[in-house]
Amino acid sequence: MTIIVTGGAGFIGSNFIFHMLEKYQDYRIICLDKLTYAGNLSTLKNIMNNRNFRFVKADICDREAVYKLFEEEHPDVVVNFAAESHVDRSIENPEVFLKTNILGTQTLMDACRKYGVVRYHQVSTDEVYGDLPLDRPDLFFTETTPIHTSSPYSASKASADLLVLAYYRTYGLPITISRCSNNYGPYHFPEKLIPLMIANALNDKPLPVYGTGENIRDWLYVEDHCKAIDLIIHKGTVGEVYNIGGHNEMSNIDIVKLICKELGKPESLITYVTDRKGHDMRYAIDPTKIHNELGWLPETKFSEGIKKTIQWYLENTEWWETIISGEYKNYYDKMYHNR
Ligand code: NAD
Ligand code: TDX
Repeated sequence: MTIIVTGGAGFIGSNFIFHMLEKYQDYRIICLDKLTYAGNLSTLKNIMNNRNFRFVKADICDREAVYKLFEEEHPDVVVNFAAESHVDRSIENPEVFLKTNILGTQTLMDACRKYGVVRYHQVSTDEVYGDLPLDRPDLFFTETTPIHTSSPYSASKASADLLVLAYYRTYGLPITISRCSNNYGPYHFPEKLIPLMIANALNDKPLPVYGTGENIRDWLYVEDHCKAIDLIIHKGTVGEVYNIGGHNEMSNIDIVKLICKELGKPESLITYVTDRKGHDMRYAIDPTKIHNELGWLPETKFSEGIKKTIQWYLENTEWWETIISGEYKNYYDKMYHNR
């Protein structure tokens, strides 16, 4: 089995590649990644010499490069993680989100049609469903919840999902889609809530909480997401959408307070800052379908996962310190200075 994993130098894609190389020692895994600010080759350093692994630097929008790779490798499966993934950046500059997240998806699917694959899997997000009100804890996103997006990021991901479903219906492309809740774990880029708060707390810097901090996210340990995608590409039904989430809702402020406690840092570091524009209130996934059809259940409890994650950031300071001292510093100053 040969699998092209796009966006494999990013957070979830890299964790997925590690999982697959470890579990299926006869599979060939090719990582196709543009190495944007979010892609980091040092993340893949331990597998660069693995004979079942190949890294190719290319843009998923570059048709020539994508077709060339398909001609060389004849993949059986494509798993598309490549995306612009940060909501705040999409509010500042939507264009690259539309290019990569929509047109990049189209290019990959065109290659799949031209060369033939047994599966194209689109890694999507719960954000395509919009948000839920805080005073209705009985409501959850199911696969039939209408698409109702808030940010340019979520609109681009929803557009891609619709295109993927259109390629299934129109051309019979064998697709599946997964929509996962917020992930956390090793190699999470420090612009996102959990790693940003860990890095700032360790540096005794202010912890910028947007708005009131009451917004709720449904957190899943990244390995559990990777295992769910592994199940879907092997056992999932073509043409279907699967929600992935572990019923682990937490408010942002509770997460930040927990990180302070785990690191022995004072809550006085917490600073409330101007809210995100169009900020979604609550995400909550109903994972009944993937549980009933594929037997998936999350394995890592949040209380254990957050400890493991914090420990990873403590043991891998070089990985994130290199990021926060480089180009990312300009982004941080722009987004948080005088906010
Ligand atoms: P990330 O930003 O950490 O990584 C994205 C990767 O894609 C990077 O390696 C980057 O270099 C690469 N990339 C970006 N544009 C590219 C292009 N044009 N061509 C080739 N490569 C390109 O993102 P992540 O958090 O790992 O998310 C991966 C996927 O999972 C995304 O599709 C995202 O929408 C989805 N998702 C993420 C979460 C989450 O909590 N992080 C939750 C649900 C779904
Ligand atoms: O500095 C911050 N302060 C803060 O209060 C940051 C970076 C975030 N927040 C809040 C905003 C959100 O309510 O924390 C929450 C989580 O924010 P992010 O980490 O930016 O994630 P989110 O916007 O929920 O989107 C994530 O989950 C769904 C991923 O980045 C997406 O790629 C995924 O699709």
